[in-house]
Amino acid sequence: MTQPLLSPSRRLRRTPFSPGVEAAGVKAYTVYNHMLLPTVFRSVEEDYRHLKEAVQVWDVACERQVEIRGPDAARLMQMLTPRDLRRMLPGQCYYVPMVDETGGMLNDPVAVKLAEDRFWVSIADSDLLLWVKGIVWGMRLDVLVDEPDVSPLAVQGPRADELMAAVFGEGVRALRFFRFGWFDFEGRSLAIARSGYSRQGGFEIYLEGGEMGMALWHALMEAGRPFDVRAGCPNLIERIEGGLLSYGNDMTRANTPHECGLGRFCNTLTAIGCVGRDALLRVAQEGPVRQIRPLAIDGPAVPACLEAWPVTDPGGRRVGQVTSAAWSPDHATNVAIGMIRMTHWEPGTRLVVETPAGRREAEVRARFFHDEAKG
Ligand code: THG
Repeated sequence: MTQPLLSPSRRLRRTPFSPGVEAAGVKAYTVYNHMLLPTVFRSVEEDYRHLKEAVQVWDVACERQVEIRGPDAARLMQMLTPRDLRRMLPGQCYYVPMVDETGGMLNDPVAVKLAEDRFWVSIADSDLLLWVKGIVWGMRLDVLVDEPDVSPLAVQGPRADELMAAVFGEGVRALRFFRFGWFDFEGRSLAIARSGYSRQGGFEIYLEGGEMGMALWHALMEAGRPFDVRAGCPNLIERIEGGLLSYGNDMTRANTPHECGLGRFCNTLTAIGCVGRDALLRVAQEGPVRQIRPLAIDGPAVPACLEAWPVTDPGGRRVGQVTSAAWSPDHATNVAIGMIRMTHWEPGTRLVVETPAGRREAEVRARFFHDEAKG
């Protein structure tokens, strides 16, 4: 089946790495933050297998940065998230839910603390810049907020350390999870973090300015030959197995962080000044009545989940929805992410999912699929 093409235009932004992505034979894109994001190179299953065995270079320039700098930067950051940032140091990254005044999720970015008065907020797919600018103007804060020309490039997979050491030196191996450091590349200093949207381990390189984009791409591809490097992208199957949430798919403004299972990233009692604090104090106390759960859907491979699939109990009563699903070759079942009512969210609960391929039985799992072995 041929897919309809996306009409390119100035609104649908290319990235500094787009020529490399195209030369590597990208088969499909999605649009993320008004920018191209590759979704398939060979096939989703081939890309998955390779991601778990080797190393891939991902054009994730669509993870745009909202830069916040100035005397009120720290105060503004704490207004934006219920996660307590008081102990965050320059050189650290934090996964931070961001909510509106009702406690509804606006984005789930990675915050990068460059200096006491300077942050990058590496956003998921929503126009967070507009919300931040509105707060700054309304509160008369002394900060500058903009979208700098910064393009993340991710290196993900079990052989990521070897590849990164070959290009940036042995020092990158010492980076701890969600820390970043500055590393030299052709006379420039690049922020490199141990982070990324997979469970296979790896790094994210924050490229400032686009000019060096293809030089960086080629350097990684060249040095990666012994490690079977390929162009890749966030992989649907792997991220569902890993329970990595996708804003706009698995959660929206209709959900609180607690419903998303992100309560562990909220310190609502101590996050003084955070927008939505009162609303979140209530939900934190009462607990959510529905929550994200891993599901296994019986039967053969389900089709792509393009809209929420209703989930019912065996008697046909609605108890939730599935928002992401894919066949997992490694687990020999369909893995899925659902939002399930508390009456039916216990592990082992049998449910029914209305997929476009018909009704399928499903089971609530205790944990996501990547760490099943850990007991
Ligand atoms: N990296 C960067 N920016 C991003 C993403 C990224 N922006 C868009 C999108 N991804 C934001 N969403 C996520 C979702 C999950 C994680 C990171 C960004 C993630 N979560 C781990 C977890 O949930 O276990 C680790 C969180 C932690 O322990 O602190 O990594 O991938 N730059």
